[in-house]
Parts: sequence; structure tokens; C-alpha cells
Amino acid sequence: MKVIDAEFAQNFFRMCQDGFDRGWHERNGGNLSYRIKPEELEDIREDLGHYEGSLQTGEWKEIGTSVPFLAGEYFMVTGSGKFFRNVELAPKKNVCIIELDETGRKYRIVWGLCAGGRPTSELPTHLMNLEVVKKRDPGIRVVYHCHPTNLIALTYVLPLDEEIFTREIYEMATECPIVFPEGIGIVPWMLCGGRDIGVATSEKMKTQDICIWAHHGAFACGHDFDETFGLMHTAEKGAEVLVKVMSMTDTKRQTITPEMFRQLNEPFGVHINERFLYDKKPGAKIGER
Ligand code: 2HA
Ligand code: ZN
Repeated sequence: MKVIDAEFAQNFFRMCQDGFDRGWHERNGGNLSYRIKPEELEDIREDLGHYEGSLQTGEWKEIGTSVPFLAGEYFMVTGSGKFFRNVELAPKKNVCIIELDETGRKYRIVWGLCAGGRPTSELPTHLMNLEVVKKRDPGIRVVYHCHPTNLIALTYVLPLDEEIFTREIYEMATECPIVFPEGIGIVPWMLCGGRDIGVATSEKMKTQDICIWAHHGAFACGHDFDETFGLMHTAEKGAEVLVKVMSMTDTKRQTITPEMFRQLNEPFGVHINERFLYDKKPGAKIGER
């Protein structure tokens, strides 16, 4: 089977378009990675290794970090400097499949980026995230980075405190604590594109499915494309409501209380982490405990 006909690939390309349509991928903003299943790899194997039109793979290159738990696996990832806007139109130019070597320190391109290029500048963060989430749940295969406007805006006005940030977003949509009961991780502003920010993000991803990069964007992970996109969409929706509320007032007339959140646990089969359900001081403004 051709890579572009595989169901996972079509879902990957569609998610790029969905993210662009939401306004989360200006220019070359954002990146997406997917850890390919063994059976999916078998289906497309005949189409791999055709690099630059010839029957050879790219050379082994340093990832810039080490992910031994992912050694030998294959990933579909967006290309560095490529625009999400173009992925569905020309997937083979904007996306690639990489293979990791047996040490988990090197990769080579085995499909795509046919007009040249290299995998996303955030490859170390993607692979480190994919490694920690695989350890916690081998079914988690998707890692997504985008620039969602309202979540970013809030990193300028809310304290960069995970408990406060999460709680304020929880209060904006009943869905939020059900979809991310472990809350939103926060990485303060750091230089992007390298290993250090990858280490900081993957530390959050050990327990959380969504993590904000202050003044930059967000990362989310999930079992499949729908779940991962839906997670980002839900968090960004909560953030959008909060931006609207904050543009009207700094104090809410009424809201969802910790006791109300706790009622969600049983019927929805979740356990909302109690660290986000602290009691607020009477009269607390938005962003205050
Ligand atoms: O340009 O979003 O974080 C891609 C990015 C870098
Ligand atoms: Zn970014």
C-alpha cells in the first residue's frame, strides 16, 4: 500500500488541516508526530525507502537526545519549516516517516520530504514525549504541538501555576475536567527547538496529557488523532470562554464549585485530581486562590 493511502496517514494529514482551520498553525507553527503500529508498518513497507526517488534511505542523523525505549520504531512527523496549510495538498513534500536506530539516538528518513528538508525542529521534544507516554500507556501514539490563541493569551494574565491555571479553565466548561482530569502542565518560557525544553515537557507528560509552553503554545498526546485533537480543542474552548469572561469582569457571579466537580467522577468514570479542587477564598478574583 502507498503511505498516502494508509488510514493513519490520512488521519494525520486531516488533523494538520483541522489545526490550520482552527487558526493554530500560522506560517510554519506547530508540529505533529505519530508512532506507527507494527501492522500499519507492514502495510506500507513496500513504499518505504524511496528517498528522493531512488531506492535508498536517508543517512543516519543525530536526534539530539536519546530515546532508547523507542529504538527501532517508525514515526510519521511533520517537516521543519513546513506549513500545516500545505500538508493535505502535498503530504509527501511536507511530512516524513523516520526510523530510529537500535540505540534510540539516531534517525533516518525512509519516506517523504521529497523536495528536501528535515523533521520538525521539535523532534527531541516529540520523541521524548512519545517515550514517556509509551511507558505509561503503550496505546498512546500521537503527540501534537500547536499555537492555540486563547491558551497562549492566558499565559500573560494568569499565574503560571498549574493548579490555578487548570482550575480556572475547568470552571469554564464542564467537559474540561472530564477530558483532562490530571489538569494542564505548565512549562515556563524556555528556548524552543532543543533538548532542555523536551526534558521539561516530557516530565509533565509522565502524568499529564496536555502541557502549555508559556507565551508559545501547547502540547497534547493521545491514543489516536481524534482524541488528541479533541483534547486540544476542549482545552482551547475553555480558554476562549475564560478570555471572554475576563474581558467582562474579574470576578464571577457564579461558577462550578469543587463539590459539583466531584459529582462528575462517578458517572463519567474519571478521577479529577483533587489538587485542582482547592477551596477558594470568598470573593477571590479570577486567577486568585
Ligand atoms: O515552528 O511551532 O515550536 C514550529 C514550532 C516551533
Ligand atoms: Zn511552536
